[in-house]
Amino acid sequence: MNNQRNKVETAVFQKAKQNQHLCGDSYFYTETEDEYICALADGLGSGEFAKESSDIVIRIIEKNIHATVEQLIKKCNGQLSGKRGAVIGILRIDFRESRYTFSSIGNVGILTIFENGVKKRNIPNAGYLAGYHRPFKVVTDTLYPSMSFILFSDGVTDKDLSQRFLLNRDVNQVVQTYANYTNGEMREDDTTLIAIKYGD
Ligand SMILES: [Mn+2]
Repeated sequence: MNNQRNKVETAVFQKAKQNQHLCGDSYFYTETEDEYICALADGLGSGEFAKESSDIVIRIIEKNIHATVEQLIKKCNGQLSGKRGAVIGILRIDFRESRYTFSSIGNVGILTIFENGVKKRNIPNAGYLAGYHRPFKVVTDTLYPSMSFILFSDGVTDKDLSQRFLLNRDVNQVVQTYANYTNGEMREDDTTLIAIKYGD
């Protein structure tokens, strides 16, 4: 899945864990004139209830794309009271301010990739969303031309993240190479890898 006419290009790899037909990971991304937002949620547990929680979170983000990352996380948390719960990562790019902002709660990771190929892995906030208030950190930084980002769920391993092909600026190639590389492997967890490219 991708959209080439925008400022940001996105490609997604997703696979359900071993013998499951339902993937508990959900994602959403969109771009407006002023901003880009991408969210990845991983529902706790597996199957139907995991899917329910990750879907709730993603629907909230779809309906509130202009809200800040902090507001979105608070809103999502509030709606998960009494549900299984979910972990989440949200990346938002503000084109006018040339800033990007992200936060992740639990095991959804974000890699920032700079033009010179330097990768920076964000340390997520501990815990998960299940209706309880907990403080969390939101990171905001300067958006440089030709930055890339990788958003990933915990089916993606540390070994996967060390692969050189993640630095490729062609997001479709990143996803295709990842698909070939993991082909035939049975993963213990649902796997979602979202490759995001800003600029040319
Ligand atoms: Mn998972």
